[in-house]
Amino acid sequence: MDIKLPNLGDGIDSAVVLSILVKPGDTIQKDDTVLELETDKAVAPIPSPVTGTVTLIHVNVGDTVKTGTLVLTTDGNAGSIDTTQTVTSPSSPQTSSPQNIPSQPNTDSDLRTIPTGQYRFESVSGAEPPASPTIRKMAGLFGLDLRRIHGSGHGGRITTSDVQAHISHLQYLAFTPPSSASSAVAPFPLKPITPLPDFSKFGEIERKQLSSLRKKIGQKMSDSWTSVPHVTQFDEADVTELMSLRKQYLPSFESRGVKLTVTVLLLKAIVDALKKFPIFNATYDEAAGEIVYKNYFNFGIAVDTDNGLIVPVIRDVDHKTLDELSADLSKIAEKARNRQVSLEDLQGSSFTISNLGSLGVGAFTPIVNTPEVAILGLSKSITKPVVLNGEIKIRTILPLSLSYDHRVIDGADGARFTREIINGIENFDESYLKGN
Ligand code: CAO
Repeated sequence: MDIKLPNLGDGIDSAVVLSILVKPGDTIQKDDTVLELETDKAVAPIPSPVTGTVTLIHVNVGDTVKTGTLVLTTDGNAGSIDTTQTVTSPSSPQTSSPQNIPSQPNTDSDLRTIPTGQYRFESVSGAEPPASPTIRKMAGLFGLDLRRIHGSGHGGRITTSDVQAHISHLQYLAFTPPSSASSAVAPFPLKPITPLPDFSKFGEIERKQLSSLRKKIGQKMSDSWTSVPHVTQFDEADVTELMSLRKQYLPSFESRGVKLTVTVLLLKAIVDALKKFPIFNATYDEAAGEIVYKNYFNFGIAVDTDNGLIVPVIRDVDHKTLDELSADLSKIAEKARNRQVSLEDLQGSSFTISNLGSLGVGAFTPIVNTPEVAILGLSKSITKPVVLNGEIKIRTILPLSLSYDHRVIDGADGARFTREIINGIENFDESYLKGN
């Protein structure tokens, strides 16, 4: 029976096939993951709507698929895949289809010494290297041969950073005198893979496949870390008064069944600061040479789950009451932990918060959740003696760490924005607690 993709979710026109976890002849149960699709923010495992045996696979890794695309044929009952149901990692990747896996260049030596010109993608099927339509368009525009670009993504997929590295290398070769260019050593690692030693020589080892989500997180972090010049600024907010306010209002919130955590309260102080510093709620469109300011305030919230970090989104933080924000935060955190986040839940954030305080963290440097330009880290608030107006007082202090894209945000802006957040926390607007 033919299995097609129905609606991929609001605002999602297409997705790319990241991996195919079954092959013809495989017996599958209803809800077994058969495909993994990738959108710009998430990897979605796609469950089978039927039990049966796979007879045909109609898509390849790297294909762009849309609503209605025929993906599989089985001998089970006809069905339509529900892509809006869940988005997290499957427990572990299974038999991944070998299509489009590029042969790797010589990895015996450090790739830093391999000039770009020597790399060539080869595929048994003769297929193009896997790359998104945007990358293909970019390659067409600049006359780049994608087969000459080493893809660092899953299955050799070519990422924006790969194209950037390739262009930088070509520029280096073009503007370096022939004598030094002839040594053709890349100015930075094109793919910093150093062959690993044989650890089993030193003791027992165990190897485990990374889950798709873990790979996706790794790729996302690596892309952000290598493409965004990060600066992290540390500061502290005195949350003593805020904690007293919380204590004072807690009974009324609890009587309504509302969980009033620090994070919920901070959302309000942060959104107020963001309104005054719109650059922190923006995206840098490097290709257009523009900054995209957003007049909506959707917060990505880093949630720790058994499967890894997931960043679902709370929408319209500026328009919501503390009751609504608390309900939203509990809902998305629970959905993330129960593997029930939809693709839509992961899209559209304009600023991200990562609170590691409840896990006892003292300080950390969060990585910007691109294409955003800033992220706020919250560490554990501690009650300790501090000097206030020449006197030692016992205060509760919350450490903050703001990381931002230094291409578009200067240190002074970072300092002013952090001060504004601290001001909002230390002089918390009590009307929010009264439901206004
Ligand atoms: N300092 C001290 N206590 C804190 C705190 C902080 N910064 N943040 C939260 N707490 C407290 C809460 O107030 C709550 O206390 P009570 O039990 O007295 O009410 C307790 O810790 C547990 O909070 P919580 O985690 O249940 O709820 P939350 O709303 O504060 O946070 C969420 C929700 C989703 C942010 C959190 O559960 C979570 O997943 N944090 C981890 C984020 C993460 O993984 N970041 C990784 C980033 S980089 O890899």
